[in-house]
Order: sequence, then C-alpha cells, then structure tokens
Amino acid sequence: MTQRIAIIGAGPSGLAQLRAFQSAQAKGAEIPELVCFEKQGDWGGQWNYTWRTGLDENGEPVHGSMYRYLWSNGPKEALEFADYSFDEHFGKPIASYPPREVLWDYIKGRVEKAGVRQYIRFNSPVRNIEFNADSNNFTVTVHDHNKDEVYSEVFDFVVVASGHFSTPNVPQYPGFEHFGGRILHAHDFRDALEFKGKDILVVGSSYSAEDIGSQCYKYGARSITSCYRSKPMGYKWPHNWEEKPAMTHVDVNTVFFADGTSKKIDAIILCTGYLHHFPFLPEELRLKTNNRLWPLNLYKGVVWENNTRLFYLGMQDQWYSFNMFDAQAWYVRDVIMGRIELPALDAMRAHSAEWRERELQLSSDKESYEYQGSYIQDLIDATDYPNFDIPAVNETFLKWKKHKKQDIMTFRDYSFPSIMTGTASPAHHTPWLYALDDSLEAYLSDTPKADEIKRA
Ligand code: FAD
Ligand code: NA7
Repeated sequence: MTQRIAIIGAGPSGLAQLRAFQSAQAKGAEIPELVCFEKQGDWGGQWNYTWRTGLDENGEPVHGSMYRYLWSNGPKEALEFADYSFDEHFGKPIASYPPREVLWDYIKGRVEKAGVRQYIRFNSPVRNIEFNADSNNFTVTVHDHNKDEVYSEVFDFVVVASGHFSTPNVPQYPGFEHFGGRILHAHDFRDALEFKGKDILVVGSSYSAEDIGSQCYKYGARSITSCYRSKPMGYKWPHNWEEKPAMTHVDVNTVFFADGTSKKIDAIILCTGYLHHFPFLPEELRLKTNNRLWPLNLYKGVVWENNTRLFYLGMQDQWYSFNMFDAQAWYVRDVIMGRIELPALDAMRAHSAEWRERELQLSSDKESYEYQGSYIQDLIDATDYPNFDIPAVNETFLKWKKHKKQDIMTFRDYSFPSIMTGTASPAHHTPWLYALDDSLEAYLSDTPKADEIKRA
C-alpha cells in the first residue's frame, strides 16, 4: 500500500520537502502520497506577508512576523537554492539584498515549476497529532476552515515544518502596566512609519532589534535607543541611535537602564525572540528547545530520535536558511523512502551529543556559520541534492559581517557573485537607505524612482 506523508506547513521548509519528493519522482522514483497542511491561505510561510496582527481571518494566531519594507538581512547568494538559481527565476542578474516580495516570488517560482501546489490543503491548521503504537502510524486532526470542519486522517510519517519565529517571547519588566506609550513585540511590528517622529526603544540585540531599529531610523523615527541583556550589537550607529545596557524598569513615559541612565520613550518594541511552539503535538513527540544551532533529540538535526517516523525541518537558529532546509528535506525524503538507513537509537544519541558538544565550543560568528555549513555538507553528502561550494558561502558570510561592522546602514549596498552560477550581481539602483519603495517592480526596474534620486 502507498505510504502517506503529512507535512505540516507550506513555508520554505515544507515546500522544500514537497520539492524533494517531486524531484525524486521526476527522476523516475515512485513517491509516497503527500499531503501538506497549511494554516494560511497561501504558501511561502513568513514570506507570505500579512498586515494582520493578533488573530487571522479564521481566528488562528497570526503566523507572520515579517513587516513592510523588510529586505533580506543577508546576501541572497547565501540562501540560493542549488537546484533553482536566481538567474533562472528572474532571467537576469539582480542585486544581492532583495526585499521580501522579491524573495517570496523566488520561493514560489521553484514550486510552481515543480507543480506541487496540488498537494497542499490551505486554511487547514493541524490541531492534533497522535501516534498509534499498534499500527505504527499517526492520526492527524485538522481544521478545514474552508468548510469549517474538523477531520482526522492517518499517515505513516509526519514532517513538522511549522517554523519557529511566530510565537513571541514576551518578557515583563517592572512598570510595564503603567507605561503610557505603546508596548509591542517584534511579531506585531508591521510598519516603521507608525514610529515616524517618535522616540523608540528596541529591546534585544539580535536580528530583529538591529533591523527594526534600522527600519525606524530609515523611515524617520526621532531617536532610537536599543538595550541589551547579554552583549551590545556594537555597530557604529547613526547620530540619533544610542545603545544602552539592560532596561531595569519603566514609569509612565521613561525607561531606566542598568547604568543608571534613563530616557523618555514613546514606544517599546520587544525584539526578544520567539518560542518553539507546537500546540498540536503530544508531550512525547514535542521538540523543546531555545533558538540554537543544535537542538537535542534530533538525529542529523531532523529525525525525532524517539520515534523515527517523525521529522522536524528548519528548527535550528539560521545562518543558512533556504538551502539548509533543502538539504534537510532531501535527507528526510531519503530516510522515508528507505534510501538511508538510520543507526540504532544509542548511535543517534551519541551523534547528536557530539554535535551539541561541538556547538558548545563555538566562540565566534565565523565558527558558528562554518559549523552550520559543515552540518549542511554532511546532509548533502548523503543525498542527491546538488552539491554547492559551502566554503564559498562561508566567505560570503565573512564579507557580509565585515560590511555590517563598517556601516550598518550601507551593508545592503554591496553585491556578491552567485555561488551556484558564478553570475555577478549588479549594484542596486538605489542605496538601501534611500530606497523607500520595496515593491518587486521597483526593485527589478533598472532605474530609481524620482523621489529616491532626490533623497539620495
Ligand atoms: P515558516 O516560514 O515560518 O513557515 C511555516 C509554515 O507553517 C507557515 O506557512 C505557517 O502558516 C505553517 N503552520 C504553522 N503552524 C501550522 C499548523 N498547526 N498547521 C498547518 N500549518 C501551520 N531568513 C532569511 O534567510 N533571510 C531573511 O532576511 C530573513 N528575515 C526574517 C525576518 C523575520 C522578521 C523573520 C520572522 C524571519 C526571517 N527569516 C529570514 C527566517 C525565516 O523564518 C526563514 O527564512 C523561513 O521562512 C523559515 O521557513 P519555515 O518553512 O521553516 O518556517
Ligand atoms: P533571536 O535571534 O532569537 O534573538 C533574541 C534576542 O532577544 C536576543 O538578543 C536575546 O538576548 C534577547 N532577549 C530574549 N529575552 C530577553 C529579555 N527577557 N530581555 C531582554 N532581551 C531578551 O530573535 P530575533 O527576533 O532577533 O531573530 C529571529 C529571526 O527573525 C532571525 O532569524 C531573523 O532572520 C529574523 P540574549 O542575547 O539571549 O541575552
């Protein structure tokens, strides 16, 4: 009997899984029956922008954390699919830091070409997953919002690709209940123009703090203050951006910091990260981890060691993204199709423990992306995913980090050659700081708009 695979989520990871199976089929293999459940009305995961916050049109927690004017925070050459290049998709070289809509278009291009939309059931959040020990399969319960019906189906394997940047980690600080301005988490940030002319505080020192602060600077906030818990971001900030140590408390309009200083603030944006959250999974199948490079209990970062019919994709902290999800999806496909044999439980655990130990020894960003690169290479070596030059991607990351250190407001103006095709990317027509229109048309056009020329 044909085996049935449930894939939870049609973001970049879930789509990688569909493409992995389809590519095996295109080479003549017989593939299992695929069903991908997607909570949203369209594919692309985080890249499928929504203006909504809170609950979505079906009363589900909004998945999207992306905002207007979001541009790739790393060079596109580091995330390019090895089996579908930017050149192939756009038919011409494009610059290295595309806005969200452009990357969404690229993600969609590959899966449209592969013809895998037929496998996806949209507006269908998975509510519950249960393992049936007697029959060695899973019962997956789903809410079909198109018909407003809840139903269950049985699957032989489950792939969880539901992302982990959606459920906000929201700390409480003394005085929040009395603060007179707005307090929001990065998950609910949608438009920097809301903060034009305002004094804002961004809490945190990772990607969201850096990028949301930069957005607010770009779109005219009066001042940006950022504060960190462990270590400062340490960039050379523009004149109206100050970096402070931890916030201690707030009163009605002022924030107080650990160094004894304070600042009048209009809005506090908590860029304090996300929780891995799987409300549809029972305790014994649920991944519990913080955002890190080697979550435990996942052999090769994907196979649930205690039940090897369950897989997770994309659950690591991400230097690499799209091509890492691909490497994982190809590996999972080959385990499911019996092309890769898993070792015994003890050996899987020992392997994971060894990678965790290596993770704990990492002492720099360079070591961290090289570590993730070596993980990806390990996966690629086991499958027919096209090999690509991972040391060259690491070199790209190194330059990217250098550009950021030089000037956090200009790093997106650099371009890189494609590691997949060798094509050199052109410089974008407008420096990022002056490019206010983030639409696909504006980005792909060869000339800047009149108002962008004026600002530059
Ligand atoms: P997601 O993209 O989160 O997709 C998961 C999918 O699962 C969603 O479609 C969701 O609706 C669905 N889902 C969730 N729960 C259920 C359920 N119960 N039932 C059915 N479906 C469900 N990466 C980069 O490479 N470059 C960037 O510049 C970049 N910027 C980012 C900026 C922000 C603000 C955020 C939040 C992330 C950013 N990322 C970036 C990381 C981004 O998360 C990944 O690029 C990628 O989207 C991860 O893919 P995924 O499929 O694992 O998860
Ligand atoms: P990250 O990268 O997980 O970073 C979370 C940040 O939040 C990090 O600086 C944490 O500081 C900080 N944090 C967490 N809890 C607190 C509290 N209680 N107080 C102060 N600061 C806190 O999440 P991001 O949202 O930045 O990035 C996630 C993805 O979105 C990423 O892939 C991007 O591409 C976009 P710490 O260093 O732990 O002290």
